[in-house]
Amino acid sequence: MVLFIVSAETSSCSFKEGNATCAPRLNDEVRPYLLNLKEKIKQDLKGKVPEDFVEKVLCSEEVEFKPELMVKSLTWKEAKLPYHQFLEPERVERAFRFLCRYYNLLSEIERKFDVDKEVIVSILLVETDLGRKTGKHSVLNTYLSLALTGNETLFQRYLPQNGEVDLNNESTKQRYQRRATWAYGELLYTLEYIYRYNVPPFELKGSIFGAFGYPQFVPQSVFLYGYDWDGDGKVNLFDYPDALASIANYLAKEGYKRSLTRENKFKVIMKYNKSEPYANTVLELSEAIKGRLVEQKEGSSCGIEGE
Ligand SMILES: [Ca+2]
Repeated sequence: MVLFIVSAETSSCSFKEGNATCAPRLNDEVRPYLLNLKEKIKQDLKGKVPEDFVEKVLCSEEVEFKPELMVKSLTWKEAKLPYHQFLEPERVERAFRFLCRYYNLLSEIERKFDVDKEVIVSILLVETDLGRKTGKHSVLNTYLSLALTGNETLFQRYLPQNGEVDLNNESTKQRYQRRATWAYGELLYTLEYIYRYNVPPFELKGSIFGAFGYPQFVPQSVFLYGYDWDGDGKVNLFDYPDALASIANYLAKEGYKRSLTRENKFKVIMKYNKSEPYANTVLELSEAIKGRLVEQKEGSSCGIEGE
């Protein structure tokens, strides 16, 4: 990745509080909320991320505010996603071929973490189609937008009038507050991640709700479960060795073992993604891959020429 250099030669960012050139793409109504949030972030990241880095990033002209994200996150229906598509023969075959291509790496990871390689590959397939679809939304702008809309006064201005989100409803309101608190925490982890690993702040792209890399981790998960398999000093979730080991490490830390019953494996996978159809799909897919492997007579080459 390209180094992000904190330079004094900045045209878009002013260090002077309240100056309209901070985050020039924001409208004047939103900017004061950003300026307040920015100061809170500097305090909360003290000792982890330098203030001038936070200032530079959050005043960038690439800062965007997407108020619709909070509404979407409160009305999202995970269970309605078409999970059955992942069990189609074409996908099973591709997952199997992927397993064959990375058979040695996956076998080592399986031994180290005691996590079935077929489950690791299944998660990779369901999450990002084996690393092909990792999302195109700026992770930073996603969490920044969600954190900004955590201010109820600002959020009220962007609430749709169709009653889709009713903050007078106590349970909706609690969900909204939990979501805002969570997003603020993830925003801090995002800033810490891009600072620690010299990632160009706005080039880190992910899903609509900020999960990124081949395994679709939220930033906090990178710190909790990320694994530097290739030993280059960095957890790179856009690289198979680290990505596959990080999935295995996640499951292992949540209690996965190859000897668990199917029911208990299911429970651990639910901790990766809290959705029953998701966990079911991952297990069914892993069983299909395993069946395919047995058919092929298990071996390091999986019997496929050139792979
Ligand atoms: Ca690495």
